[in-house]
Amino acid sequence: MAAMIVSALVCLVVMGRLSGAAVYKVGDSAGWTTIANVDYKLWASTKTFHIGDTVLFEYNPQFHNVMRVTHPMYRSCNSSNPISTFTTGNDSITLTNHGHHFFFCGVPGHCLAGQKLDLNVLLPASSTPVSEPPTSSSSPPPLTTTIPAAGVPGPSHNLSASLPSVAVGRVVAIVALLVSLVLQILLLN
Ligand SMILES: [Cu+2]
Repeated sequence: MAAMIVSALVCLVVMGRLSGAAVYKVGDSAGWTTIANVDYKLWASTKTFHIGDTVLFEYNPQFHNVMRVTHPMYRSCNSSNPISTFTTGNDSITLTNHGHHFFFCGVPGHCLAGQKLDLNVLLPASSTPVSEPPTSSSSPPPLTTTIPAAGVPGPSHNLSASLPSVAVGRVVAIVALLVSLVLQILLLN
């Protein structure tokens, strides 16, 4: 019984982290543009991205778009074969994998002018080595909840691959268990 309650509490902590997923508007008030001379590299360096967080690209779709690309394409501003393209002007992209995510605007010249973004998404485990650059900027990194390390030293593809389905199923089961526990306690009183 005690073990059940402990695991329920652990899952609540995990859920708290999941529901606390952050939304980051790319470029803050300037949005996704070339005219404001936003340094998107600097913008990204002031944030700590986690799996489940969302980045929001806001822009005028007449003038810009968002392409998710590979690292070589990002480096060379090659828009010939993007992984995916977003064109609504209000694109939210949820970060579901750890590692680097590369984006740029596919309108000719815009990537070369600096409208490009490299996000590094960290693993949820607290054992992840965090290589944060010195944050001298105004916006502090978001609060993070410490999750008990799963015994995985360093980055692991297995963890992120198995996380969504397994974790969601487990959380649902634990929530059902917790609800029945609470009901029992209430009925006993
Ligand atoms: Cu553009």
